[in-house]
Amino acid sequence: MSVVSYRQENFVGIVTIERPEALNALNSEVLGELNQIFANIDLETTRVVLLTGSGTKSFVAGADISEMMPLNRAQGAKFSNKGNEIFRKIENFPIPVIAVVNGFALGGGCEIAMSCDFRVCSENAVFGQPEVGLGITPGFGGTQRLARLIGAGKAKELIYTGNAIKADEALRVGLVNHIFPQEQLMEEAMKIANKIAKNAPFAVRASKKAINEGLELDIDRAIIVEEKLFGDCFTTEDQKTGMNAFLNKIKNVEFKNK
Ligand code: CO8
Repeated sequence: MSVVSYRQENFVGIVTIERPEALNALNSEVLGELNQIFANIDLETTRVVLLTGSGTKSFVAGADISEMMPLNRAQGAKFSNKGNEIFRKIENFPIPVIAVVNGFALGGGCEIAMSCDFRVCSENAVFGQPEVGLGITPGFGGTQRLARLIGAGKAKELIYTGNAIKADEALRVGLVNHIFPQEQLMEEAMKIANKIAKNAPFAVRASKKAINEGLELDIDRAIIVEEKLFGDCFTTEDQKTGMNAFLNKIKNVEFKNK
């Protein structure tokens, strides 16, 4: 039985974590299948990925506590490494990955959502890093990405207290970009994905690379990363198509990913 599914609608790939009996908690099997699925996404035909959980209650309720319970130090670090490897792959995936958070995003659930480019959520979504209440730290990048996303002070309070926050607070602190009613969540996420997919794929990918790489650098070096990627766009057919369409007032231009 597979625990992660993949389907494609036009240019949009939809990855769904499917362990409803454990509120889609991340065990080794889920991490392995996620790795496999992302490795197999066809970047010629796919322009955006949506990552979500099955059902209407939980996105991902964390790493699997029953799997972690008996681990020793080396096994704990290994499990953390397995998650970090796939989360980094998602973060640096060449095309945008949007987390569609349809309920609980706790612990590893909040962490996998934060490894995506941005997050949209349902009204019943709940975010938090409750790990210290279980005797562990966040181990899939939570201490790093939460602080970078919402600031060190707010991240420290959430991690030290283990407090969970609801969708409206997540929006206020910038952890999510939009809140939608649960029944419209996927449709609204798909609208955003389709809007991205209409744009020149090379330019979208280069923008992601520039933002991700630039954030790790000082502004002088970061600007050089942008200059290089900006220049690269001029090697594409889509740059000529896009500018020609503007100059000749052509509407609904279709980019070829060339
Ligand atoms: N792991 C395993 N099983 C889980 C998890 C989980 N994280 N979350 C829920 N489940 C299971 C429950 O055990 C239960 O199973 P069963 O029916 O067999 O008893 C089923 O899912 C339904 O859950 P509940 O009955 O608890 O549902 P409620 O609606 O009462 O509560 C909650 C929902 C509030 C989400 C509750 O399930 C909960 O608190 N879950 C745990 C949340 C949590 O603490 N997450 C963080 C886990 S630690 C983590 O993610 C660390 C990441 C870094 C790892 C680094 C590797 C070393």
